[in-house]
Amino acid sequence: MEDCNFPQGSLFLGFDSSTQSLKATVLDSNLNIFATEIINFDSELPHYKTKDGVVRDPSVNGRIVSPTLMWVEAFDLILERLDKKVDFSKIAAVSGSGQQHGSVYWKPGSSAILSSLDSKKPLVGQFCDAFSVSESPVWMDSSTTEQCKAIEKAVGGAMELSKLSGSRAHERFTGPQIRRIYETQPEVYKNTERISLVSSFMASILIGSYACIDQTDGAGMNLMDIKQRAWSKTALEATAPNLEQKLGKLAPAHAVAGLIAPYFVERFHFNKDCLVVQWSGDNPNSLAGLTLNTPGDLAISLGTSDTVFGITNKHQPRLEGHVFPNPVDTEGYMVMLVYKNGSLAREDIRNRYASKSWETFNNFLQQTQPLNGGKLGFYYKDDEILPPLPVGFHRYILSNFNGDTSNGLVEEEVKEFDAPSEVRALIEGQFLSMRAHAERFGMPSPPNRIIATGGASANDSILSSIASIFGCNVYTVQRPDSASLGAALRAAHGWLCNKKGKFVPISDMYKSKLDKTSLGCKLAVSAGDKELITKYGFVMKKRMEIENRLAQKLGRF
Ligand code: ADP
Ligand code: XUL
Repeated sequence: MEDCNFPQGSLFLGFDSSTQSLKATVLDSNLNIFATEIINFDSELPHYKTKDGVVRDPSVNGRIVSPTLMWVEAFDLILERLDKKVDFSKIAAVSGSGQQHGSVYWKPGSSAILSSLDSKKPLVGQFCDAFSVSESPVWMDSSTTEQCKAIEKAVGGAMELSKLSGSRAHERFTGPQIRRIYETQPEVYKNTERISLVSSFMASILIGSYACIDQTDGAGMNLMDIKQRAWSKTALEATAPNLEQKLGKLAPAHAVAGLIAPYFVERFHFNKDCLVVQWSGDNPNSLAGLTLNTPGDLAISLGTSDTVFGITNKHQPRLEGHVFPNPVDTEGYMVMLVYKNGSLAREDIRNRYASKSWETFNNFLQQTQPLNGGKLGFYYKDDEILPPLPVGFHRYILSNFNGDTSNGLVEEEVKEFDAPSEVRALIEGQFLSMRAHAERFGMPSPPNRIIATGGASANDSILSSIASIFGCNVYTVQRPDSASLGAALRAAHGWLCNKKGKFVPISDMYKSKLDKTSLGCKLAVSAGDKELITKYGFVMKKRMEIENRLAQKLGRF
């Protein structure tokens, strides 16, 4: 194992430029949290008139943007605030996280603005004339349905694009956003020298020149060849002309983007040798912040929506979910599944059947048997992403289920179960779906371990069901903000790789440092018994058959 010591007193800074706020986490040389800061866009920068960090265009269906300058001004503000808490001269490296998919359009000549910033003035006023598009399309934008269809058609279909780029075309992805600007404002597209992602945009300001797009966030554009980690000529041509030169080069997420620009040395007294490590997307940074590092590691985030992501050596292209290059290694992949019906669906069933109480909900889970006597439920309180099904509840009982096989099982549709069975059907359904889709994407079964996070990870009964269904240990971590924390950890990792002159496995850094801090994860529940896991496998297979049928009958795509 590599020696992973950092100079005494050194600090590592990570930002997260998210939809609603700009956050920062500072770590000390033992990787303990030293300081945090947050700027909320709506309340602290009200002159941009955003709601939840974005502007919804009433005149164009689905167009959702954020003023690019707002992100610059937030940078001014957060640095001024951090200056009161942190001695910037001690920061050895800085990195960051950006909401995935959002794009920034630079006018010709903006590289000169970046390289000649006046340290006597705030940043914001110096970027007033830097952008050819003043409002950046963000991940919530869904105005690009036509562009998605056209791009998929041009590359030979949705599955071909998924094989090539790791995802089929999605409205929020950057390639379709770029194509829409090219189609609707060709002059603006022509008058764009460079296109950045939110992540590489913020890195560009820090290094005082255009930063590369990192390979992981680059995979959220429908433009990159996922296996080669290089721009795909086919996808570029399907999107817009002369695009490669506007995108610049790709770089690995652990690479150094550059030294911090003189502006920050003069204005905030950063050390001139402070490294800026490539910024990446928020989900890849969360993967780092949750300390996933080995193939087979899986994280389940149980927040408003549920997100599942993991590391795998091989991946199988699918139409649902996403594959990105592994953000903390030079090899392998990060797979990601996003469910809209997470905590809000759990709350809904709790309110309908468990007297609005988590305690009753948990008692119901404890008093019902695993496998629920063959009762299966699909609960979509909102239109679901995975599978793409509309609002609706569907319930079935497997009449001849004895847990020994998935063959020949017959299901009968029913209107409702008894209240305890409703609760178990919801929980088993949510996690069987996650297990099935994660396996379909190439995640090993059982996973190496699961790290659970987000609001519902406080619920031990839910964690026990996860351990029984997936068949592995479940750990929990306490995290104020896993994306900016992940960025600070990646800053430290990038610094280490740079110092050693080679790639150092991030697991070495975690092992030597993190287990001693409060950031290490804690075992919550041990793996369930093997026989039960096999039986869950049979139910899962049957469930997927029913899910596929529902998707064919009612699916939104
Ligand atoms: P987000 O960051 O996505 O806004 P959080 O990760 O804070 O959300 O999770 C909030 C959710 O956590 C709430 O909607 C609530 O349903 C859920 N939650 C909180 N406590 C429990 C509990 N004991 N059992 C199950 N769910 C819980
Ligand atoms: C991921 C996605 C969101 C944004 C949120 O594909 O669109 O999770 O990254 O910032």
